[in-house]
Amino acid sequence: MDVPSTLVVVYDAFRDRLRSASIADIAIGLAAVWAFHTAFQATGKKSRTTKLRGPKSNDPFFGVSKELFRSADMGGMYEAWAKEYGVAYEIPMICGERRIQLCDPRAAAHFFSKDTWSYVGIKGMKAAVARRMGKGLSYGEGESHRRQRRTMGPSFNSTAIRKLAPTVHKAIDKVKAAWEASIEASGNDSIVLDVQKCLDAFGIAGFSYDFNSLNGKPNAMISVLDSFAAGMPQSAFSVAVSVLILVFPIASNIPTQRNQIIQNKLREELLSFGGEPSYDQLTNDFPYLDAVVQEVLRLHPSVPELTREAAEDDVIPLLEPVQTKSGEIVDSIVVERGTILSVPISCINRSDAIWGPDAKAFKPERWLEPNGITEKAQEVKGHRHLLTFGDGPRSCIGKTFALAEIKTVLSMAIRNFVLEMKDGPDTKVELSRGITLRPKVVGEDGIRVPLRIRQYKG
Ligand code: HEM
Ligand SMILES: *[C@@H]1O[C@H](CO)[C@@H](O)[C@H](O)[C@H]1NC(C)=O
Ligand SMILES: *[C@@H]1O[C@H](CO)[C@@H](O)[C@H](O)[C@H]1NC(C)=O
Ligand SMILES: CC(=O)N[C@H]1CO[C@H](CO)[C@@H](O)[C@@H]1O
Repeated sequence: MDVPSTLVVVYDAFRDRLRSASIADIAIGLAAVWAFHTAFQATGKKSRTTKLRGPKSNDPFFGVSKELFRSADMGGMYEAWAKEYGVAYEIPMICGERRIQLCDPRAAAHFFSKDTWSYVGIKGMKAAVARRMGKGLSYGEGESHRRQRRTMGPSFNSTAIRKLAPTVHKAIDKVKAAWEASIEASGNDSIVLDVQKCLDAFGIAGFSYDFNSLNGKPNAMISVLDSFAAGMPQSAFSVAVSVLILVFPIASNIPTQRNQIIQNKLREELLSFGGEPSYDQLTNDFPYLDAVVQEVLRLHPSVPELTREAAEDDVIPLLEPVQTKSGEIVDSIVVERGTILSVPISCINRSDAIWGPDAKAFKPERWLEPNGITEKAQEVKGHRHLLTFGDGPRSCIGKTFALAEIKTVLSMAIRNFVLEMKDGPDTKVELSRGITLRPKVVGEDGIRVPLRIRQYKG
C-alpha cells in the first residue's frame, strides 16, 4: 500500500468518523509521508530512471493525487493519460513524489513476476500496515514471503475449499431463509434491503462464526479472514464482500434486459441444472456463470492499483513503445532503485487500447466467443487475463475461495430471487473510495445499495 492510499484512509477516517482510526494511525500516516518526502529530496535529480512525459500539476503538495482520489473514474483518468503520453508515464503525487504508471500488459507482467524481490512494498507504509494488521503474509518480501506462502498454500488449495463448501452453503442458506422470511413478513411480494449491510453481516459474522465452529481446529484460511476482519476499517476481507456487492446490482439488471431483448441466460443456465450444484459443478459446469463472474471482475477490480518501490535497478519491457521527455522512442524503460511504480489495474482492465472498442461494455460473451479476447488482452497475465487478483508471487492467495464464494452466492440469488435496483434499472451506482472500491447509489447517504428483492416464481 502506498502513501496516497494511506491518505485516503485518513480522509475516510475523518469523513466517516471511523472509530478505529486513532490519532496514532493518522500520525503514522503523516510520518510516513514525511519520511517519503525526505527520501525524495535526497535521491532527487540525478536519477537514471527514464524521463517520461505525463500530466502536470499546479499543486506542489498533492500533485494530481487529489484529483485522482476525488474522481469517480480514476481508471478513466489513467486511461486518458495513457492515450496522451503513452503506456508508461509519470505523475506528480504527494510531496513531490514522481510515480511511474505502467498501463502496459507486458510491463505489468514483468513487474509482477519480480514482485517481492525487485519490487517491494513502500517501507513507511508497510510499517503502518503492520501496526494494524500484524506482520502477516502481506508484510514479508523475497524469501521470507515465499516460505510463508508455501506454508499457507495448502489451506487455500482446491481440496481445502471443497471441504469448506458445505459451510459456505450453510451460511448462504441462512441468507436465503432470512430474505424469504422478510418477504413473507412484509405482506408484499418484495422487500428493499441494503445489500451492503446484509452481506457484511453475512460475511463477517456468518463466515467467521460458522467456520470457527466447524470442528474447533484452527484453519489458516479462517485466521486470515479473521485477522482482516479485526484489522483495517476497510479490511481486505471487505474486498471479497465488495465484489459480491457489485455483482448484485449488475446481475440484477439481467432480468430487465431479458424483458427487453433476449433471454436471461444466467438464470436459465442455473435453473436448467435442477438441484443444488456442488463446488466442482459450480466451478466447471456453468460457462455462462463463469463468464459473468469474469466480466464483473474485469469491470470492477476492487483494488484499483498496486504500487511498489524498486529495490534494485531494472529495465522494464513494453508491449507498445513510448516517447520520452526528450522525444526518444523507447520500447523499454530504465528504472533506478528507489523509483516508485504503479500498475493501475483500473486502467488496464478497461482500456480500449487493450480490450477493443467494446472495452467498457458489460459483455460476458467475450469470455465465451473464440476471438472474444483481443490479442493485446491476452498479453495481460494474472488470473485469466485479469489483474483483479494481482499477479506473481504476491497475487491473491484467496482467489479460488473468493471465486467459489461469488459463484455460490450468485447461484443462490439468481435461482431464487429477482433483484432489482430500488428505483429501477436506470439507478446510477457510483464508487465510493477507500482502499478498496465500494459501490453506492448516487444520492443515498453513506455507502448504500438498496435493492428490491422478490422471490423468483418460474
Ligand atoms: C474477489 C475477491 C478478492 C479480490 C479481488 C482480491 C484481490 C487481491 C489482490 C489484488 C491482491 C494482491 C495485493 C498486492 O499485490 O499487494 C490480494 C492479495 C491477497 N489476498 Fe485477496 N482478493 C480477494 C479475496 C480474498 C479472500 C477471500 C482472501 C482470504 C481468504 C484473500 C486473501 C489474500 C491474501 C492473504 C493476500 C496477500 C497475498 C500475499 O501477500 O502473498 N483475498 N488479493
Ligand atoms: C491441498 O493440500 C492438502 C493438504 O496438504 C493436500 O493433501 C492436497 O493434496 C492438496 N491438494 C491440491 C489440489 O493441491
Ligand atoms: C408494497 O410494495 C409496493 C411497491 O411494489 C409499495 O408501493 C408499497 O408501499 C409496499 N407496501 C408495504 C406494506 O410495504
Ligand atoms: C472495463 C473495466 O473493467 N472497467 C473498470 C476498471 O476498473 C475501474 C475502477 O476500478 C472501473 O471503474 C472500471 O469500470
